[in-house]
Amino acid sequence: MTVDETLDLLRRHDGFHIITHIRPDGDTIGSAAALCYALRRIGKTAYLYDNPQFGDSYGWAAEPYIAPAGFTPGFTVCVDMADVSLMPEGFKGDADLCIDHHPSNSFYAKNTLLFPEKASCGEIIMALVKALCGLDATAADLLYIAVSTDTGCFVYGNTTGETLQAAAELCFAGARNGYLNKLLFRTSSEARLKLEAQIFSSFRYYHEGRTVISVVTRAMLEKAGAAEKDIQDIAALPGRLAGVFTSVMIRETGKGHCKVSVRTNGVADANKICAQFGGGGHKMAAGCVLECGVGAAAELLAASIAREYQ
Ligand SMILES: [Mn+2]
Repeated sequence: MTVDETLDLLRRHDGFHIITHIRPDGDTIGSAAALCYALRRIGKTAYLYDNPQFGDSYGWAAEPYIAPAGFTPGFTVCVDMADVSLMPEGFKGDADLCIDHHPSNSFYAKNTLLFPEKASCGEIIMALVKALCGLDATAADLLYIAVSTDTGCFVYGNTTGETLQAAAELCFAGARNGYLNKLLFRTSSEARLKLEAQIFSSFRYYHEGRTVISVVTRAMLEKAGAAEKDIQDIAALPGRLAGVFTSVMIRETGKGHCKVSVRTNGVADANKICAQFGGGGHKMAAGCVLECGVGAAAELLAASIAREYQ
């Protein structure tokens, strides 16, 4: 669909139920809340599905828009959701419209507005909001949450001139970028910082320092008092070490059960490394699951990565 066809669809319907994906991030929440706000501003009834995982992060942004019990949806919109398998816990229903930026989108909805070259879904929603009611400070704040979180505060490789232009427009419209940057990117829970301290002291070095392997055990989580919300993006931590080509984060998810995340600078192929263990992903970031303890997992990964350097 085009933006104009999507606008037409939104203007013709009412009773909007907006769905965020499982393990909701800033993009899905900021996008959903901004769309909901804009639809309300043009006189529509619009609510967000009460995703049971809102509490983990950014939930405060969704709060004012959550549907009350007994709300009967007239039109369902999924935002930032590539596939039905990402529907939030407890949601039952079909998607009338999907607004997304994932190249992997499976076209599960009756209508799809897809811009796979966009860094965030927020930038697509921004175009809709501008056409529906114009940007104001409230919408700008919500869209800034979406755009900034999917780009790691404009740090990731997906950040383009267009992304920065969108962010600038949001700032001109009143987005509190300084306040939000501090809140979203420069503030951590005590449990998170205590866990990071343990992670940084758990590094194991291989291949003359080109490989670093880090572990997070259940005992470490307990010691730090860390919950699910405190362990987001931990896979990126070991790769911050200077001189590292390949970094691995091994998380103990149960007894004899590990979740592995591999990041590379492009010299070694993370997808190839993880494929050997039944996983996969991209050349610079991939994952797999191993049925063994963290120590054995580290040795298996180190041996597999060594072959990549040969
Ligand atoms: Mn996204």
